[in-house]
Amino acid sequence: MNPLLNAATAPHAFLTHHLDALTPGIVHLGLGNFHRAHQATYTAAALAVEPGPWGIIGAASRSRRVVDAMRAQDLLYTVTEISPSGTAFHIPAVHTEVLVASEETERLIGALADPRTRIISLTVTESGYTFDPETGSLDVAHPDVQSDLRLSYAPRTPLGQMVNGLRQRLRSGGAPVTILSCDNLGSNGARTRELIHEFVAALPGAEGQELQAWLGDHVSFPNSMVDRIVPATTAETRAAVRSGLGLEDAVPVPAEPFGMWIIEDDFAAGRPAWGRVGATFSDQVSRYENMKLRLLNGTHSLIAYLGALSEKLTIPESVAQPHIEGAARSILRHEYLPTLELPEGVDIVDYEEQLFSRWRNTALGHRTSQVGTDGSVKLPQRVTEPVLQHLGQGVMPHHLALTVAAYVACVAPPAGFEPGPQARAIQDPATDRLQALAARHPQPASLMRAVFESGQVFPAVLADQADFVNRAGDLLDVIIAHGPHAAVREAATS
Ligand code: CS2
Repeated sequence: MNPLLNAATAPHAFLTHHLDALTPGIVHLGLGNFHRAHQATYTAAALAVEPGPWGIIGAASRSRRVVDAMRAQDLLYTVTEISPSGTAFHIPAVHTEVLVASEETERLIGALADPRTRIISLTVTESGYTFDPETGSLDVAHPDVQSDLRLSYAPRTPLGQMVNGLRQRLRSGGAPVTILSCDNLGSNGARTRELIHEFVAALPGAEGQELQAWLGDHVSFPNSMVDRIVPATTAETRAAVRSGLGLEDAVPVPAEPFGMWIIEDDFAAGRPAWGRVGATFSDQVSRYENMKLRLLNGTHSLIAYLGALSEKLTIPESVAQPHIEGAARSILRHEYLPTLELPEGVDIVDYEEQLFSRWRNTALGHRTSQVGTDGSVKLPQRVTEPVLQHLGQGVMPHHLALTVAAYVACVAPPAGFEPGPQARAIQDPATDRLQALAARHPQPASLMRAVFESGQVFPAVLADQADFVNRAGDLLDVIIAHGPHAAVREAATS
C-alpha cells in the first residue's frame, strides 16, 4: 500500500473516496503548485460531499518532475497548510492521470476531445496565454503560436493544445465543454474565449469557420477569481510532511489556510459541487477579480519589488519594514481602492486587514522573488487600468509609478546599479530584452521611456502617458541614487 494512502488515517489528513472509483471529467492544463493546492483541493472536497465523474487528468506543460513523482506516489501528494498557529495536512486524491503535454501530446489531445471530458481548466500563468503585451491580442509573431497555427502534430502552446483538442472533439461528435481559466488575468474567461477565437480565425482553410461556429454554441468560458497564496515547495515543506505524517512526499505543496474561488455559473456540461465546499457562484465575478488583482496582486508586486531591492528574502520580512507596509497601505487605499466597484457584501476594512495578516504569515516563507517573477506579464494586469483612471482624473498615482520603477530596478538595472541577490533571483520572460535596453540607456529617465516604448511590457495606451512614464523614471532615478527607502519617502510626500 502506498504510504500516502495510509496517511488517510493520520489525524489531519483526509482521503475522502476511492481513487479506483473515480472517473475523469476534467482535463487541467498546468500541474503546478497552485492548481494542486486550489482547484484540486476544492474538487476533492466537492467529491466528498457529492460524488460524480469529476476526476482530474493533470497535464504539466514540459517538466517531468511533478508527473514522475506523482506517478510514483499513486497520483497522490500532500497539501501542507502552514500558518504561525500550526500545520495541517490534506491529501486531495482527485487526479486519475497525469502527463507531460509536450511529450504525450496525442494522449492530451485525445483527453481534450473525449466527450467524457466536460471541463478543461487552466493554470498556465499569464505568459501561457501568448498574447501580445502591446495589443492584448494573440501574439501571432510568437514562434510557438506560428508553429501551432500550422496545426502541427505537437502543439506547444495551451491555446494550440486546446484548439487541437476542440477540432478533434468536433469531428467526433462535438460534445459541449467548458473552458475554465483559473489564472490571474482580468476577465480571464472572456479573454480566453477571445484568444481561442482569434486563434481559430487565423487557421488556414475552411476548417476555422466551422470550428468558430461550433465554439459559439458549445463551449462556455466562465470568468473566475482564484485566490490562495501558494509558495514553491522547499526542503522544509518535505520535512514538515516527514515529521507531521511520517511520509516521504517528493512533491508536497505548501499553502496558506485561506482559499477563495468565485466563479461565473456558466458551465456547458455540468460541474462538481464546488459551491458546497466554499466556492461561490456569482454574477459579480469581474468585481471580485478586479478587487483581488489590484488590492492583493497589485500591492503584492510593490511589496515584492521593494522587498527584493532591500534584500528581503520573503514577503513577511518585506512587509514587516514600516516604510514598505506604509507604501503598501497607501497604494492599496489611495491608488487601487478608488478604482474599484466592490462586490456587494465585502467589508473593505476586514479585507485589508486579512490581506496584511496573510502577507505576514512568516511560517509560509513566500519569497519576494517568486511574487516578483514574470512581472512583464503580471504588471500590465495589475496597474494599467488604475493608472489610466487616475490620470484621467488629473491625479498622478505615485505608488503605481513606484511599482513600475522598482520592477525595472530589479530586472533591468542600469549599469553600475546592483539590485542585490533577491532581485537577481527574479525571473522574467522579458529579462534579456529589457536588459538590452538598460545597456543602451544608462540614464533612468531614458531607460524608462525605452521600456514603455518597446511594447515588451505595457500596452501602447500606457506608453502614451508621458507624465506617468516620466514619474516612473524619476522614481527609478531615486532608487538608483539613494535606494528603495528614499523612493518610498519620495512617493509618499509627492
Ligand atoms: C502573487 C500571486 O506571484 C504573484 O504574483 O501575487 O501568486 C498571489 O499569491 C496569488 O494570486 C494569491 O491568490
